[in-house]
This record gives sequence, C-alpha cells and structure tokens, in this order.
Amino acid sequence: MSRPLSATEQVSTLRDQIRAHDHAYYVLDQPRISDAEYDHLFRQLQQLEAEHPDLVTPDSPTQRVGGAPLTQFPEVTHRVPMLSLANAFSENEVEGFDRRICELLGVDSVDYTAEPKLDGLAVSLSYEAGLLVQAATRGDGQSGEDVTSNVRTILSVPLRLNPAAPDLLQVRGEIVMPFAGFELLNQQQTAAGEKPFVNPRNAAAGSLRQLDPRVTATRPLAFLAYGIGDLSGALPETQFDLLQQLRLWGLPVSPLVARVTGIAACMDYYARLGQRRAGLPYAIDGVVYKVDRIAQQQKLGAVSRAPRWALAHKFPAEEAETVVNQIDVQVGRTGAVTPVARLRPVFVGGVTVTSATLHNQDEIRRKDLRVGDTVVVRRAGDVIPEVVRVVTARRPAEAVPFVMPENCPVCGAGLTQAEGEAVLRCPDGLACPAQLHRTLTHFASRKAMDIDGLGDKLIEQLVATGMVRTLADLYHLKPPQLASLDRMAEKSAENLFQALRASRQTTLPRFIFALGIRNVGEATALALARYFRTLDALMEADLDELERVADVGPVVAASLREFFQEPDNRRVIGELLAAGIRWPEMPVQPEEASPLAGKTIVLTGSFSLPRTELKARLQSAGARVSGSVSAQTDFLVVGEKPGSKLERAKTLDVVIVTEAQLVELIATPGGADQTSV
Ligand code: JCF
Repeated sequence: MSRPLSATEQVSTLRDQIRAHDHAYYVLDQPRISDAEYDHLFRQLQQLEAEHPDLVTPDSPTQRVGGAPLTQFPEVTHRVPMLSLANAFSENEVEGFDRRICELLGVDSVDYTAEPKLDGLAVSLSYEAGLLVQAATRGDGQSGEDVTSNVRTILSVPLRLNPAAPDLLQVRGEIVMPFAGFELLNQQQTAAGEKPFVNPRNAAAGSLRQLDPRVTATRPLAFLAYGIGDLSGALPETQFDLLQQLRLWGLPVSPLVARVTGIAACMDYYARLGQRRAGLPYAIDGVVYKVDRIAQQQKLGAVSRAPRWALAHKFPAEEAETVVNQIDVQVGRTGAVTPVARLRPVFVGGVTVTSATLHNQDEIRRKDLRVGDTVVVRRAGDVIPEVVRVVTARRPAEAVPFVMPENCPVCGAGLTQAEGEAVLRCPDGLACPAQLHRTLTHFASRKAMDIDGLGDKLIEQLVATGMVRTLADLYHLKPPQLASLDRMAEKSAENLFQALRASRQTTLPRFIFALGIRNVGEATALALARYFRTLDALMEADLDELERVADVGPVVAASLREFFQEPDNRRVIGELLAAGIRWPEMPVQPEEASPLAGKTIVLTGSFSLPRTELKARLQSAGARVSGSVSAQTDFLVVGEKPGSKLERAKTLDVVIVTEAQLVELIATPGGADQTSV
C-alpha cells in the first residue's frame, strides 16, 4: 500500500538527498549526479519550503544565507585556545624538531601525519547535537570574531553532521579561496571598478569579514578541517584516525594527508608535495607535520602558543624571472616618493605579479637596475613582491638607467630629502593630489572614520574634480553633488551622504588615527587618547609629555609635534570639528584597584548607553568584554530584553548583574567614578 508522501516527508527526503550529494561532492570529492540534477533537487526543496514555510529549519540546505547584515562581529572566547604552529625553514630545523621529540618521548622514531599547510584563515566551528551553532575566527588565539552567518554560506561547511558525530564537536580548520574562484572574483572586482585582491588569502579574509552574509555567499570559499578543539566522547588514538573520523562525520579533510614514519619520510613527503604545489587548486605554503599518537601529543604539550608536537615546514619563497617594462614613481600618504617597477606579468607564489617595490634610489643603484632588464622577483607570503637581482647577462643594449625625478610626479613640487634618510618626499602635503587621495583613503578606512561606500574610485573623482580639497570638504558634500559622479545613482549618493553624516560620531582614538600622522598607528592612537583624554591636551603636549605615553619614543613624539605645529593641520582639525565630528569623553584611567580589572564580562540585552560605548568603558576599566558566556565569564550584565545568554549564564552559575549594579560596582572606592564606567 502506498500513499502520497506528506510535505514533511518530501522535504525531509529532499534534504537528505541534497546533504548526501553535498557530502559526495565536497567531502568525498566524488560527485554522484550532474549539476543540473542537483539544481533540480534544490529547486524542488525551495519550492516546497515556499509553500510550507513552517517546515523551514535553520539546517536546511536552502538556509545558508540568512539573517540581517551586522554592524560588527561579536567577540567569541575560544573554549580551547586556538594554537599556532612553530615554523621551520630548513631540513636542519626539521631534524632538530624530530630529535627533540624523540628525546622527550624516549623513543628512536616517531610516526607523523603530514599534510599540506593551507594558506588561508583558521576558524573554529562548533557543532552541538550535530548542528553548526557557531563559527569563529582565530583572532589572537584566545578570542576571535563570531562569523557564523558568513561561514554558513560556505558550501563545503556542513550545517549538520552525520548522526554518528559526537554531541559536542569543535572543529578547527582553514578557510581558503581556490585559485580558480580567486581569478574570477578579481576579474569581477576590476570590472566593477574595485581594487583586485592581492592574493587568495586576502580575498578569503576580506570575504569572511563582510558584514552582509549575502556578499560572502557570492565568494568562492572552501573549508578543510585539520583538527579539533574539543569534543564530547572518546578521542581516537591517532591524529590520522581523528581526521578519518572527521571525514566520516561529514567534514571535508584534505585528501593529501598521509601517515609517515620517521623524519626521512617527512622530507620525502615535503619534496613530493613541493612538486605538486603548482598544480593544486588552492595556495599552500608548506607542510604540517604532527606527532600521530594523541597520547604522545598530550605528553609533549604546548609551549607559549604552539603545540610542541606539530611543525610547519615552509616552502621557500617562490622566485620567477620577468622583465621590467617601466619604473613609475608613487607618492604615498605622507609624501614619501617611491619608485615601483612595472613588470611583465608573471605568476609567482600563487598570484600574478605586475609590479614590485624598489624602495628608493639607493636601492636601484645598488642593484644596478635598468628599464628593460630581466630580473628575478620573489614573493613570500603576504609581503609585497621584490626584485631580488638583475640578470645582467640578459640586459638589452638599450636598457636605460633610472634617475629619480627632482619634482613630485603628481603636483610638481620640488622633492626634499631629510638628513640621514634615503627617501625623497613631496613637501606639498594636502595640496598635492596624490597625498590628498591617500589621506582621504586612510581617513575613510574601516579602522579610522569607517565611511562606508567611500572607495578608491570615488575618492579619485572627488580629488580630480576638485570637489574635495581638504578632509573637511567631505562633510560639506551634498547628495546632488555626489550623484553627479560616475557610477553614482541617486540612491547610492544618498547612502554615501548618510554614511558621511554617521561617521561624524566617532571616538577620539579613531579620530587621532584617521588624521594619518606619520608613525601613528591604531595602537599608538589609542594609547595617546587614553593618556591625554582630550584632543586639546594632545595638540598642546610637548615632546617630554608625549614620550611619557607608553609606546611613544622620540621618533613618534617628533612626528606628533611636527604634525600639530603645522598651521595647515591645525586649520583642518578645526574645520573637521566645525563640521560636526565629535566623540564621547574619554574615561579616566582606572586605578589598579578597579573592581573590574581583569574580569571577563558579557553583555546581553539593551542598555541606557549604546553597546559599543558601554563596551569601551568597561574595557577602559580594565575588563575584557566577551561575546559569549562560558565558564570563564565573571559577570553577565543584563539589560532590557536579555537574550539566550541569560539562560546559559544561569546553567553555568555565572554572576548576573544589572546595569545599575554595574555602575555601583564601578563607583566603589578605588574604582573610577560613575560617569566614567
Ligand atoms: O593548514 C594549515 N594552515 C594548518 C594550520 C594546518 C594544521 O594542521 C594546523 C594549523 C594551525 C594549528 N594545526 C594547528 C594545531
């Protein structure tokens, strides 16, 4: 007897089929049906779910993209820290590693797993009862960012594991962007007038840091698991078995993992993988060796932030030959003028390189580099490609030596050189369009004023049209003016206008950083803001006072002094303040006795202050503010309409306080006063 399947049954069958095909495709690398057949199943499920919205569950394959865009990523404390790897650059160092391990374990030879070291981003995925509940970046290893909504869009990340998976599983792995997808993405970026990404790793990082998961969903990311943080139930006996387990539970693991015995076999694996490297679908930068027996791993333990039982054996930086077509001169934000070699495009280190920095005139002279020369370029990891040497034997007769110009190639001002410095500078500051452009780019950037939508192409137009001549001009732009620019529709002009308005509410550390003072990075800006608490105090400080700030030495102090004494800079600051830029008062620095010093605090619900501000105040009282409740949490602060964190805090016996109680706590003698939580 058969009856028609109910919608519930159909949905469930379709989901099982789709998951099985996902598994075959992403984990086993053995697709069982064509793309068209897969799409058909997927559309059937989408349609059924549209007809029966009550049947939609978060782990349905159709629900990878969901949730509203975020304004920032919440912080996640890793229950088990995410370790990094010790590096080795030579066979000698690898032998040393093996010798130490054999000695510590009192054995003659050790079994290792060997695997490709993926050049991507480490993440930790938490599964509870088989469902993906959280994905976090590595961050500093102790805490990272909650990127769950974005990671859910990555098709090789299972939303649900095989029923055999343990109740609690924290998987560690790497998110990468395969070369093919990377090249395609960059073509799209260029076509849309956006800057291409320099390498797949940066592209993966940028994609994972999108606040809108719909954007991440369009990016070709992939995930491969290499270990665990935590799991309920028994650990397998070996690393190799653990990886097989992960695969059986439904997680993608590199097919290139091997178990090898002894150091000679490690070297052999390294040599063989090195030969296959160029043919792999994604970037790798070495081999990871791990002691295979988990019991031995536990005996060896970890030193500082890396396990003693694992090692990354790096490949040497890749080199390739190409030709210098031209040497351009670039003007940086602070006026530094740098020669750049324009190269015949060459594929090296996983990306196509078209230019290399030449640093300065002395460097070019030392290398005797001429336009038309064949050169060896090297690209290691994330660093800017450089010219290693000239192949003089292949120098064409017409190769011309390069001479630095005497004038700024952009504004024509005579270049200057400070005593003892190799760099030439354009002295014209913001009157030089190149410096203005770079200054605006920095000012608008995420860690500075964070002006959403003010990209490179727009800045170029704003400078070229003369609509913006100083930083403050940005704040006087009106929507109709913005709409007159290329690629700007009325709607995007209005959005940019609103983003500019919104950016006026900032913080003092951001504002100091945004000014783009030479040698003043994000951390220094924060230290200065904390110490001086007001912009006026900072602007008037003398060298001695400046050097009293932690991390500020004579060089930074001199840069600050020079910047704030320059009448043009003082005028621009005045104009910016007049345009409405403001920030909350900096809190008084807590004394040692602050009751919050060193405490881990989690917030839930809404408060009388914006959450970012409350967080900043707690941090300056010496507290750590974490995004999730764990056994390490000291207080949970509950506001209006608390979320699920409250329940979790109760089960973990975490101390729960209200906002009012928090204020009292801080106002105790020895603590900071009330207004400066
Ligand atoms: O592929 C990697 N980048 C990678 C990183 C592989 C591993 O097995 C790792 C790692 C970082 C830490 N294992 C640890 C413990």
